[in-house]
Parts: sequence; C-alpha cells; structure tokens
Amino acid sequence: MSLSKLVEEGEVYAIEEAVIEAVKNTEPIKITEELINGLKLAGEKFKSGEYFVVDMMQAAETFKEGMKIIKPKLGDTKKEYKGKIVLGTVQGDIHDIGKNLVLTMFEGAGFEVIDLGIDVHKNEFVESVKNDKPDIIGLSALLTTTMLEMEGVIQALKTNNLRNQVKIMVGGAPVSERFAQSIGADSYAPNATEAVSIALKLLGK
Ligand code: B12
Repeated sequence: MSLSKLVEEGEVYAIEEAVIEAVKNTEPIKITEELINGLKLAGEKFKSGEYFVVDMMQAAETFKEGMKIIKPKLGDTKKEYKGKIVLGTVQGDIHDIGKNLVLTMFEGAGFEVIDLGIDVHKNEFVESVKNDKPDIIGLSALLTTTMLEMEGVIQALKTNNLRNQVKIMVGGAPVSERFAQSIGADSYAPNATEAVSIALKLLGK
C-alpha cells in the first residue's frame, strides 16, 4: 500500500515501517508530500460524508507517526541564525499538523521557533510579542470560521501599539493571499516550504 493510502486509511501500525523503507530511496520532502496527500484524501472523504471525525483522527495520527520519522531528516544541515518566529493556531481552532510542518521547516532553515500551540487567544500573541520579541508571528487557521480570528490578533497588536514591531504571516488551507491583504497581514504562504523563503524576503535576507 502507498504511503498516501496508509495515511488515508489510518493504518497507524503500518506507517512506521513503510516510512523507514521509503526513506532508503526517496527524498524526505517527497515522502512528506505523500503523507500530506493521504491526509487530503481523508479530508475529502470526510467532506463527502464517507468518513467520520474518528476516521479523520485516525488518519491524522497515522500522518503524525510517519512525520516523526521523517522530521529529523528534513533540514538536516546546521544553518546560521535567521531570526525568531512565534507560531500558533488561532483561538477556536485545534488543527496543528500544518503549523507543525511550518515549525519543522523554519527550525531546519535556522530560525528560533516559539510554538504557542493550538487554540491561542489573541492576547497570548500580544504577550509573546512583548516578552519574546519575535521578528515574525505566524498564524495558522484551518476553519473558515476561525480564520477571522487572525484579524483579531492584528487588531489586538495595533491596540497595544505593537503592530509595527513584528511582521505577520498567515497560512492554512482556507487562507489566501487576498484574505491576508484584506486583514492587513504582511504576507501569506500556501505551504511550509514557501513559508521559509517568503519569511526571509520579508526580513530582507
Ligand atoms: C486532520 C484534520 C482534523 C484533525 C486535526 C488533527 C490535528 N492535530 O491537526 C481533527 C480530527 C482533530 C479535526 C477536527 C475538526 N475538523 Co478537521 N480536518 C483535518 C483535515 C483532514 C486535514 C488538515 C491537515 O492537517 N492538512 C494537512 C496540512 C499539512 O495542511 P494545512 O494544515 O493546510 O497546512 C499547510 C498550509 O496550509 C500551510 N500552513 C498552515 N498553517 C500555516 C501557518 C503559517 C504561518 C504559514 C505561513 C503556512 C501555514 O503550510 C502547511 C504545510 O504545507 C482537513 C481536510 C483537508 N483536506 O485539509 C479537515 C478540515 C480542516 N476539518 C474540518 C472540520 C469541519 C473539522 C471539525 C469542525 C469537525 C467537527 N465537526 O468536529 C473539527 C474542528 C475542531 C476545531 N475546533 O478546530 C473542515 C473545515 C471546513 C472549513 N472550511 O471550515 C475540513 C476542511 C474538512 C472538510 N473538508 O470538511 N480535523
């Protein structure tokens, strides 16, 4: 069974061995893409009503197990320090697979990453800007309802006179370039790989 199919079907006990085998002759980034594809297929089945939340959780768990093995191989080489980024999934949203992938890529590229986790209230981002002084805040949202929280975070930063001290990047499946512009974010990235190069440009590096 392909890696993508194993994730889609939630074959959590088979994924570890399959990824270890795949690593022998496939690029880690290609394996990551296959694992992501399996999640997408599971998501489509959920949308069509064929899968229930429990099936999606099983697929997500299988994805995570596969990523545990591949993670150390993404961005193996030590890089020079590039900056500090604070990441979090906005309030009301518990999806973190994409955010964690973004985290892996930023760490691999030489960024210091502070992960605020999931369901993060806008004030937590404000506090983090005050205390951690990041160069960038990366906001993630996977629901059309919670992506509206991103604007709340930007407003809260403005209220606290902190907006000009930090760049804001947004991402997540329902988010778009246009949406990012409409809420006053500095940038949008469609995936984890592009997120790093866009961040570097944003910081003038
Ligand atoms: C896995 C999953 C879950 C898991 C989450 C597990 C976890 N730990 O994350 C569980 C089962 C818990 C779950 C729950 C729910 N889910 Co869900 N879930 C998914 C699923 C199948 C995959 C999401 C995913 O991980 N994709 C893979 C990652 C790698 O992609 P990604 O997140 O988009 O991230 C990439 C980019 O977007 C970008 N990116 C992401 N974040 C960021 C941040 C920054 C700063 C940047 C630059 C880039 C970036 O880079 C990432 C990597 O390349 C999607 C369907 C789908 N096809 O997307 C539904 C989906 C997102 N879920 C959905 C729904 C409805 C729900 C529930 C409400 C279901 C329910 N009735 O309870 C709950 C919500 C709970 C909550 N309050 O958040 C809907 C959302 C519909 C909508 N448009 O609003 C979707 C689209 C399914 C569907 N087709 O209906 N879900």
